[in-house]
Amino acid sequence: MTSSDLHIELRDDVAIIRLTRGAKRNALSDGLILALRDAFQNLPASVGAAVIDGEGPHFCAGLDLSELKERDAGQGLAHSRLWHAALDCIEKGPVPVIAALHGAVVGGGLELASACHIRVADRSTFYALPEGSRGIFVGGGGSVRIPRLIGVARMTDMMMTGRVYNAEEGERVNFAQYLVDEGTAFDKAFELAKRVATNAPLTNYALMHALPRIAEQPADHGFFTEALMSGIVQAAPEAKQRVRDFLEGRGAKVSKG
Ligand code: 1HE
Repeated sequence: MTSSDLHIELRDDVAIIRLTRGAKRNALSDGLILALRDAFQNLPASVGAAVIDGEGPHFCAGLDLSELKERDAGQGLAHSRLWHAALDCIEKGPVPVIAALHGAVVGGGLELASACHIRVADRSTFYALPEGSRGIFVGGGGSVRIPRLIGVARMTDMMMTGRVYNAEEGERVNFAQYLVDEGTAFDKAFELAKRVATNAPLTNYALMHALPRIAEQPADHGFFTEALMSGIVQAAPEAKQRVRDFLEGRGAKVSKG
């Protein structure tokens, strides 16, 4: 499924995936959700990281409410599962994904941002879950992913009271890992993506696929899964080369930021 509302560009080993439905505040129609799914399922093997951003004054206004027609319970369930499948292609896809946020990051837009691995927000960003006041519930994985970021109590408050977090508050409560000047979120996200793409692929794989699972396991299982993943990652020839580079004075030292 392709969509004129999604633009995909490759810059060296970074894929830039842009929502280009600015006139409708990048509201996520079914077509756009399917296009996102297809984009992440079909990234070329040369891509090492991706950036998602949105055209116009807002990152994303969430579900396209004009498509929220009368669905029966079964159709509603299937629609939610469609979002789950698409956003899973981002969270559990082939490469780390960095969201460049500005303006509204609301409803399904916040669910999309939450499926990414790193979020960079500029100072115009605001976060809300208007589902609460529209008489609906999150359906794009938000009830799983958003509490992982901010906790159940804050999400409950946002949905019950319509509370909106501004960019500074959003960084404080852990929506975004980076807060940058207005208009610079894409540049920062791209810079981070280029850096992330230089990591050993197995390290990125472990961070995307093992770490979130370990975090949800009982400690004893987590320690064991960690040991398995650690053994696999360090056995890769690339890991051995990187360690050798450091020991022989070629690898970068860690320095103060
Ligand atoms: C839309 C949508 C949309 C804008 N679906 N068309 N999401 C919401 O409840 C958020 C609804 N949107 C807003 O609160 C505001 O539009 C914004 C704060 C995001 C932006 O405000 P503003 O003043 O810049 O734009 P606007 O004038 O409100 O909207 C511009 C156009 O985009 C306008 O259409 P036009 O034909 O009159 O120009 C709007 O109707 C349209 N538009 N947002 C459809 N969301 C998997 S479940 C997820 C559940 C949810 O995400 S529920 C939350 C939905």
